[in-house]
Amino acid sequence: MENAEIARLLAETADLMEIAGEDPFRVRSYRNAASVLEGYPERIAEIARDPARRLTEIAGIGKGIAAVIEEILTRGSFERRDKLLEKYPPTALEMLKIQGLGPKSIAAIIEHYRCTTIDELERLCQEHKLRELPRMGAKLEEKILRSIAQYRRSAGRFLLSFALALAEELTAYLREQGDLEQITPAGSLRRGKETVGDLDILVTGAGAAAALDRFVRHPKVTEVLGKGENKASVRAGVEGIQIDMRALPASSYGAALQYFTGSKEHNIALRNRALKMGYSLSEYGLERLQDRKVVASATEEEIYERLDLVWIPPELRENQGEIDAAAERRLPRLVTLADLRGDIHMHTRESDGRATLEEMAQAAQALGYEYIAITDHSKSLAMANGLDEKRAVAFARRVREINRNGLGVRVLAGLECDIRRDGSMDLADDALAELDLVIGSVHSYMNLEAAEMTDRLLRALENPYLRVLGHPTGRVLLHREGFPFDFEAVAAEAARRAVCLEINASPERLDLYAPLLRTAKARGARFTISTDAHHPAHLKNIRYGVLMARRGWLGPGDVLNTLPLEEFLAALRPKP
Ligand code: DGT
Ligand code: CA
Ligand code: CA
Ligand code: ZN
Repeated sequence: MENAEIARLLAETADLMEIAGEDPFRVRSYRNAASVLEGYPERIAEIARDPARRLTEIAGIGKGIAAVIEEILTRGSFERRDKLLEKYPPTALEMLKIQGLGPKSIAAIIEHYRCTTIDELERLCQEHKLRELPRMGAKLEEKILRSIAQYRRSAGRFLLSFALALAEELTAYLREQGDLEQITPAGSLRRGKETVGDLDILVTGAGAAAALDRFVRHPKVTEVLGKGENKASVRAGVEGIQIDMRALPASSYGAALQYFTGSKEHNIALRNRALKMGYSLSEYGLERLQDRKVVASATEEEIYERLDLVWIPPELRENQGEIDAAAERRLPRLVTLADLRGDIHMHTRESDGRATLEEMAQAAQALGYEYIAITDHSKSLAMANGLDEKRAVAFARRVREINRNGLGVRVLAGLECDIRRDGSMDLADDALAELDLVIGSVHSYMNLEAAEMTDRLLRALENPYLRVLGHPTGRVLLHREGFPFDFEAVAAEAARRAVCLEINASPERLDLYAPLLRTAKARGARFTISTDAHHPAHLKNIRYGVLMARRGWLGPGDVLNTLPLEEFLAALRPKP
């Protein structure tokens, strides 16, 4: 087990202890231990294994915590945590982030209403149930509702699409100044993470120092948090996102880019590798320990090469095996935007899209696609004016006629068919049989028990016309967790039945993310990357889907819509 994981368990337990009203000093000892472990240069598991050493030799780790760590290392948890989790589910921890709600109130709400999620808490406030508890009233309910809205808006995180747009705006603004070489967003943004906490921007060139002055005067900046010779931090926009900018000499640009790209976990692992090879690695460079000579700093490539690694794409830098793979020269060739030949999930005015089929086709052609699939909603989604059998078949006929006129891009007649509560398809099989491509998606009854949801999805996979499982987890970023179900079982069954899993590129979704992608791939699953566009402009969101796929270590061979049309159709699950 890695130090970070042990630290996470300790920190989480400290939060739970606080809700349970335990001794504040004891709570603090857990928190301190967590932060000590997080930054500790050696692996705690190694120290524990070494009979000649003791965990208590680490400053900040006393006897009690040492015993807890031993227990974590042997069985992945410890008694106090288990006991607390029986009483307070892990989602309760999220409630601590709601302003105006202290640990005592949370404990009371959980005990009285068995309320365990923020969504449920919101409902309690809306239904005026909170005021029935002692010392709580209408005012508090209103306040919590506001805090929840705020929490959801920010949660300290921002959508990748928002951060990327802001970074591009800033880059263009700084470029106007002229005497800069590199302007590069680093951090989680460069790694393509689906949400980012803050922006980390690096600049080099003669005007780098002056660029800091220009940066803090940007019209969107609302607060300057700090400004020195080489670094400035600001808050920007109504959203209040933090932006850190660093001015660097070109000579250490590579080292800084490597360091500030992270992830922290990747950096720690890389630094340990460097130490073993006789180097120290920092944001200033890779330095040989024996003579303090800097041997690499200008580019990332040199640094990785000196450490006997091939350069690692930023999307993989999460300390999930990428360093070993780079050492053994077995990093996968990752899928790129240029590999994609079609976008096979999009909506038109036929249901809830905002453009016509022709407009969508034209936009797709401008992006260089060979084919697209129009996949409007089915009748269950009445609000979206979903298609019934008759309309779906008529629509397919119309698509085939239009294709004959030549739109410059081949249009497939598809459907995003609702998966009903019992796992059956919203439209009858004989209508589905008329279509080129059926995506099945869950849009309702998302709060089922995990077992029921799993059965529902497994049953949906049995439908012989289903080709793609749309936005398979239902997560909406910063708003709704994915619904609980046995993902591994569903991925394995999808693989067995040759149904693709969709990587939904809509920036609010990105619901199939790295660990799930890797699990699914290991189970033999294949994927599609699609935008779920409701407007021609949304087709460009495909880049976010590509980033997700790359973070999931996927190559072009894992993604069906990299294939030319004929091969794509042939590779789809055969029609019965
Ligand atoms: P975010 O902003 O929460 O989405 O995630 P990051 O990865 O952008 O994290 P951030 O902004 O706190 O720091 C940027 C990078 O700087 C991070 O990815 C790695 C590096 N870094 C920050 N703190 C540490 C640290 O304590 N140790 C190491 N090794 N690297 C760090
Ligand atoms: Ca960051
Ligand atoms: Ca930062
Ligand atoms: Zn959908």
